[in-house]
Amino acid sequence: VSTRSAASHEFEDLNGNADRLIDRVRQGNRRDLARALSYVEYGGAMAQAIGRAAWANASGAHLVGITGAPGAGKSTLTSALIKEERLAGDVVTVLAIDPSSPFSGGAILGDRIRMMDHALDDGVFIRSMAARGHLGGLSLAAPQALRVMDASSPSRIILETVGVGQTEIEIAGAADTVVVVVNPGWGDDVQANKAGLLEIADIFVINKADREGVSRCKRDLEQMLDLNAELLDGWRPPIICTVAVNGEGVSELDAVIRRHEDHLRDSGRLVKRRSARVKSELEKIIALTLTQRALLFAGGRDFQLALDRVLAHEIDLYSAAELLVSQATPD
Ligand SMILES: Nc1nc2c(ncn2[C@@H]2O[C@H](COP(=O)(O)OP(=O)(O)OP(=O)(O)O)[C@@H](O)[C@H]2O)c(=O)[nH]1
Ligand SMILES: [Mg+2]
Repeated sequence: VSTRSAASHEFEDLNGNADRLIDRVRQGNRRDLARALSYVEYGGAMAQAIGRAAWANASGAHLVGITGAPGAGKSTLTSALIKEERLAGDVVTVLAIDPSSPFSGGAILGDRIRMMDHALDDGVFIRSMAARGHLGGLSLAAPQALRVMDASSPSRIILETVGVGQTEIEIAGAADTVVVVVNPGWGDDVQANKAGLLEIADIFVINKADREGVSRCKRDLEQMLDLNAELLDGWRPPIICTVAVNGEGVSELDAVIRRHEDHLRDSGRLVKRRSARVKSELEKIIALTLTQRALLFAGGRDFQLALDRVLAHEIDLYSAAELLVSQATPD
């Protein structure tokens, strides 16, 4: 009995601490926002407690995902967008997902430098995240981090991910407004198509429009949209040309993002999109929870026993899984 009450006391303490932390985040304390995000990145019980407190204090800020090939200019564009939004008096929060590749060190450093313009601005919060320790990886850590940011009531949250790899594309694709960044030049449009970026785009940006091949790139994108017209759900993704390094076209992009936001709200699609996002995350969490439980049941002994039986061809994999899950979740 005494261990149980000690454990529940510890649990209450954790929740109390998380509540207090999120309360300070809500009041706009940036250091506490940074701390809360570190907990989330690290994972574990405190991350969960913080996620719970953040969800209870959701502000529903508009989430803009910016994705595209490495080096397409996503960070430069984000920085230029922030400038635009700050002029409008908006408070902006940015989550940049660091690719897990060990070769990305230079890119991460580059991001930090490119967004340095806003380092001293109180209305801008920028965080990059790797989520190495988080159980369930990036696909569960990113939404948890976004919830914490959301609790700070920004006018907008920008999420930058590199458009390579299933997980990164999925994360960006779940945003309210998805901006896909391509560059002029032969074959870029085909790349966007191949990588599955076409299906998730609400807005296309042809960045580096100071280079050759812009009209060709635009024509190819239009053609792809024509071919996939049946996928469009009352919104044909506009194509915006930008030169992120000097801000050209960025106010137009900002206006189109706002137009898409209005479109989502007016058509009821915002609620649908967000529900789908929560549903898919909940399914992932259930899968992870069940997996953990089945693997760890009886200290992992049952899993080893079942595995041995599978390897001896006594039972098949599905039966073993069914057995382990039902043992671990008694009704
Ligand atoms: N010429 C030209 N260069 C640009 C433009 N926008 C960005 N760049 C340059 O392109 C390079 C990559 O820009 P980033 O903003 O780091 O691109 P990114 O997509 O964030 O890159 P990763 O995060 O590494 O995938 C930098 O050297 C930028 O200065 C543009 O409009 N025109
Ligand atoms: Mg970047």
